[in-house]
Amino acid sequence: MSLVSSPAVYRDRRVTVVIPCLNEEEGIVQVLSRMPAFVDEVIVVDNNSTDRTAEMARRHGAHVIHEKIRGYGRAYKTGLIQAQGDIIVTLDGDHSYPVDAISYLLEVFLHSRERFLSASRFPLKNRQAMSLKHWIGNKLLSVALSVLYFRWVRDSQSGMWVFERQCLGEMDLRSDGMAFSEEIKIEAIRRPAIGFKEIYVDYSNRTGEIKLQPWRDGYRNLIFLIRKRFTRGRMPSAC
Ligand SMILES: Nc1nc2c(ncn2[C@@H]2O[C@H](COP(=O)(O)OP(=O)(O)OP(=O)(O)O)[C@@H](O)[C@H]2O)c(=O)[nH]1
Ligand SMILES: [Mg+2]
Repeated sequence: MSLVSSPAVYRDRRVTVVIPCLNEEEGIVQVLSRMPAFVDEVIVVDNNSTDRTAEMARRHGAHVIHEKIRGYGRAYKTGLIQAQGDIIVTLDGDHSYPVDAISYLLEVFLHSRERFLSASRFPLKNRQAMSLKHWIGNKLLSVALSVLYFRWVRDSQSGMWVFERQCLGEMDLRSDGMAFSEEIKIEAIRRPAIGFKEIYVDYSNRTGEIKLQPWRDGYRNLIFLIRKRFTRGRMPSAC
C-alpha cells in the first residue's frame, strides 16, 4: 500500500471547484460542507471580506486565495489560473446553486461534445429564489446576448459552469466585474472548438447579502455585451 495519497478523481479526471466570495461566511460553510468527495481541489477567492469568509473556507478544506482588487470577474481570473484540475466547476459562495448537482452536471458534461456547460436556472421552479427585478434584468440581458451572438441562451447570468481547464487558454477573458459571467459564455459560444451547452438546475434563495447591484450591473452588463460584440480584441478589463 502506498503512503502517498492519490488525488480525488471523477472518472479519471481531477475536478477543481472555484468559488468567488465576498462576505459569504454563512453560505460558504453550507457550500463546502456539501462538497462531494470526488472534488480534488476547492479554491475560494476572497476580496478582503470583512467577515470570517476566509477563515471559515479554510476550516472547511478550501484553498483560499486573496485578491486585493474588487470584482467578481477579477476574483474569477485570479482563481481560475491557479486551478489544477482537468475539469473546472464554478458556483457562488451563497449556497444558491445546488452543490449536489455537481455529479449530475459532470456526467452530462462527460457525455457531451461541448467543452463548456452552463447551468441554467430557468424555468425558475422556486419563484422566491430570484426577485422580479433580477428576473426581468436577466431575461433582457439573455435576449440581448442571444440576438447579438445568434445563439439562444436562457440564462446569460448563471454563475455555475463546468468546463475543461484547457479552454481557458483559448479564451480572451477581460471583464473584472459581473459581466465576466456573460463574457465566459460568449467566449465558449464564439469558438467552435469549445462549444456551449445549457443544462437546467434548481436554484434556491441565497444565504447572506446580495452583492449584485441590479441597475448598475444590469446597465454595465448590457454595455459590455454590445462593446464585446463590436470591438473584437479591444475590450478594456474594468467592465
Ligand atoms: N471575490 C469576490 N467575490 C464576489 C465579488 N462580488 C460578488 N462576489 C461573489 O460572487 C458570487 C455571486 O455574487 P452574488 O451577489 O451572489 O450575485 P448573483 O448570484 O448574481 O445574485 P443573487 O442571485 O442575488 O445571488 C457570490 O459568491 C459573491 O460572494 C467580488 O467583488 N469579489
Ligand atoms: Mg449568487
